[in-house]
Amino acid sequence: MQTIDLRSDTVTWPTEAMRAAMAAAVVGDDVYGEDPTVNQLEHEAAALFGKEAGLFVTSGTQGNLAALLAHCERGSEIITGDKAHTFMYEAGGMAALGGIMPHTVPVQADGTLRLDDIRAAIRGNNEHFPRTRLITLENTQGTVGGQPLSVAYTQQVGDIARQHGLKFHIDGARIFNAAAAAGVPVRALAEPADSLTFCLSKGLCAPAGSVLVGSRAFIQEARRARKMLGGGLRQAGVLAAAGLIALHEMSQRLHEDHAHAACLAEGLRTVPGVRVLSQATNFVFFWLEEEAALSPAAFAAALRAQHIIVSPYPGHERKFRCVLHYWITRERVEMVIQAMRQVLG
Ligand code: TLP
Repeated sequence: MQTIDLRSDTVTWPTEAMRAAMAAAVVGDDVYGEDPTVNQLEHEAAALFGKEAGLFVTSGTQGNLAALLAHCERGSEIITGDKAHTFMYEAGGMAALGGIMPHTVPVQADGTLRLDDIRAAIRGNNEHFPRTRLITLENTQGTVGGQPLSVAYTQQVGDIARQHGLKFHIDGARIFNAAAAAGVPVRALAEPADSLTFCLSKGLCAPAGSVLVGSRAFIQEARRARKMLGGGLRQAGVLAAAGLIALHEMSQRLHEDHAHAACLAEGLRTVPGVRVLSQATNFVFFWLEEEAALSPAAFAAALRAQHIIVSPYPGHERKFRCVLHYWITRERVEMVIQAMRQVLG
């Protein structure tokens, strides 16, 4: 990769090993359930997460929506963070396609939802109210800085869900980052949840795809939802082959990205006009001060001239998010710090 693209870990390219595996993949028609590589990926993902079954989906958005459609009927309500990806960045799919109402509670700076807020959002049994069906968490929580949620916290939310007969879904787009940060296996973070979506195409470098895991009966329902959403792919083994490498190999190295994020944050603290807001897992958020030598647009343009891509966070002119990933080595982190010092110096 020539450029140093810090906008997201979604920009990652597939590795050489992935490209070779994709070329050699054994395939079949997955809508018939006959793609052996997709079947292997689904099977391995389910086992890794301690669930009965898995479903290969085109994206994190599709996985979350298929899960919500499988868990909830029209007119029901889900409890979700007010800064959750499902609520903010999935084009209102749950409402548009599922007739599902989001009941939001504030996401705290550490990525959690307060347990009391969750409890207070659960509707009583009253014919005037929508029916609460599900609680959803995001791990890591992106909008507040890639914050990892702990096993203990996830268990507490799971307990609330069980006590109230609710389903519990985790948007685990970056669950392997959360697991690496906590030093626990992903199954420990998934255990209290009925379902979880994780992405192969972010820090794990696969070109496309996510996996939804849960019980066999739930996945059967989600498979129907996936079909309805146009996500029934045919020889998808070419993508699943890259997904298997993501699962086996790329999931094991994310602590490197976290170390690079810490290194970037440390370097940015020495750059004039830059205020580091947070660093957690593979995310660094910083603020470009009013007194900085360049405007946000000029800053981004000056870096782009040096083949470094950063962009302000949507809706925040001076707030930038840098996401570290496989293609940003330690050496490249140093290049970024130097370039920022130079353009703002
Ligand atoms: N997030 C993208 C953008 O959409 C914001 C990014 O660059 O971070 N859950 C979470 C927590 C996510 O961050 C994302 C993607 C998704 C779900 C959706 O995944 P995709 O893009 O595969 O639909």
